[in-house]
Amino acid sequence: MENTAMFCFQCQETAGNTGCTKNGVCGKTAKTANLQDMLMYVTKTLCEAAVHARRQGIAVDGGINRYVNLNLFTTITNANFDDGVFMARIKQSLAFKKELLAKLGDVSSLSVHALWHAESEEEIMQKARTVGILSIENIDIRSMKELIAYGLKGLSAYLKHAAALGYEDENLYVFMQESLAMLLQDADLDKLIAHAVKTGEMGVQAMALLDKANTETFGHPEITKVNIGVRNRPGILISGHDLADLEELLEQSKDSGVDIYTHSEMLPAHYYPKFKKYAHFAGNYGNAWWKQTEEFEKFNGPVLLTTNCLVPPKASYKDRLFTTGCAGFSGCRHIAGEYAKDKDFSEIISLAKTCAAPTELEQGEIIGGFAHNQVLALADKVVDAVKQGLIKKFVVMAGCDGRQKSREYYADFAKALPKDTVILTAGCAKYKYNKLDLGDIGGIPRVLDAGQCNDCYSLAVIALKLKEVFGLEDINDLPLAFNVAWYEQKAVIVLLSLLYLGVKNIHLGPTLPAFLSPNVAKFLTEQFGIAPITDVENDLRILL
Ligand code: FSO
Ligand code: SF4
Repeated sequence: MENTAMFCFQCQETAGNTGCTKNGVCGKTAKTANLQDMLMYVTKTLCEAAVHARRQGIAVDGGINRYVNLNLFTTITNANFDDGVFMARIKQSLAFKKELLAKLGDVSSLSVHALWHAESEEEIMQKARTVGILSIENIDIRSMKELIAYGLKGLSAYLKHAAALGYEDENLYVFMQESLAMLLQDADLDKLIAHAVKTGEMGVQAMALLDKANTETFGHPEITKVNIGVRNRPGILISGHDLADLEELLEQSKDSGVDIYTHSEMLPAHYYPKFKKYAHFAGNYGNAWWKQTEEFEKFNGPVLLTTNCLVPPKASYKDRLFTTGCAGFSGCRHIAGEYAKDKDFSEIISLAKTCAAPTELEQGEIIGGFAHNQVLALADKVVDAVKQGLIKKFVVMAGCDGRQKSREYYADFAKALPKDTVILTAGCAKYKYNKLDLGDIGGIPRVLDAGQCNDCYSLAVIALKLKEVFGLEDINDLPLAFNVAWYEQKAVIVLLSLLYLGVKNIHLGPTLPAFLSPNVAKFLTEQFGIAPITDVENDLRILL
């Protein structure tokens, strides 16, 4: 293994588009990165024990399923920077494994990894330096194994949100654990490629489960205008993706005299009917995650991060930044509880009452709520517009936003699209063009926002429906192009899901993932037509 302080290349901002080796561009220290590697390793070994237990007819507790799942989610880019959290989760995972191993009669078929154990933090830290990504020497195998691992991390996020609303599918947890156990073993490229596509299939199932959980709990998203200005009372800003946490916060704060605002990926909450009944649910404040250092400062009141993307906070607001769930930052207060109902937000609400109202950033409204149910309700109108030639093409521009200058490409691309094209979006990528006033086509807005990144599922449902309406054999025959922006590992599960659904010729940017080795990138290009973005003019020509 190369002798670097750390090695991480799981996100789009990785140093030099090769790997972070001294500390993370995201703000993660080398120690945190090594602890995250160690948590991934220990989780894989726990999964091997769990897989063996099931084979021997020994039940694996639902608590272990959720613990493994949250281990993965905690290692997602920008979720958690707290070394204490990682060490505690490593120790608890080892304890779970020890319990399972004690129940297994014969452990002779288990790997040395599954049988590895340590009690002291020194031993754990020592081992951590040997189990990182670079410990896999063959770069193609490393590439495919990490592609699958990142897909599983994305999957874990969606399963966590579904579980928070009481929706779980044991099969998906079992798949995750079998996959993680498999990643510890030697495997050839063909097997890993097949497994990556299978992971995409499970991604579709997880997104469908979360869609069911969200829509059965909060109603179907509907066309909604969201205020982006501010009111004159103090507020609480909630960010991340966890709608169960939002609901609980709205309930606990409803008569408190403070308003609740969403930030970044929480914006789509406004599209759900159930949240509309809260008079103090004021609007959306600010933009995508990476603007938070500036925007949290100006918000003046407490901020609650329910998931990623968290940027290491500035001292000016660190004492009013709270985390919950997978999110964490050493020195920031963490609201405990596995389910939203167990969480007590009173400390945040009391603090809000002592704060000034938010500083206004902008005024006006943005429109969204175009998830599958709403778009299918407009299907006749959409189909007519296509048949009359008013809409020539749909362009999926879903995914993530980020701080790199090169991402201006997406705003420029949106502006340069001809007036007879419609952008379908989901995820925080939308902040590059959702305030540009791109107009409408016969009343259909030119930017249709389905919701959070997991709501890419809605875009797939819409595409499959259009395929049926137009009587097409192949989804790739639709007037539909994909120009997707990625940043972290949820985008990886979305990408694998699209590949599983047979979508070809996805343009991916602002850079291709560093974790794709040249051979794996070549394979994806040949097999699925995946291509990097170039410049606006050239890509418009290719995609349209
Ligand atoms: Fe964005 Fe962050 Fe939603 Fe991600 S806020 S980057 S793909 O967490 O999950 O779109
Ligand atoms: Fe670097 Fe991204 Fe890993 Fe952070 S998550 S250390 S920025 S590759």
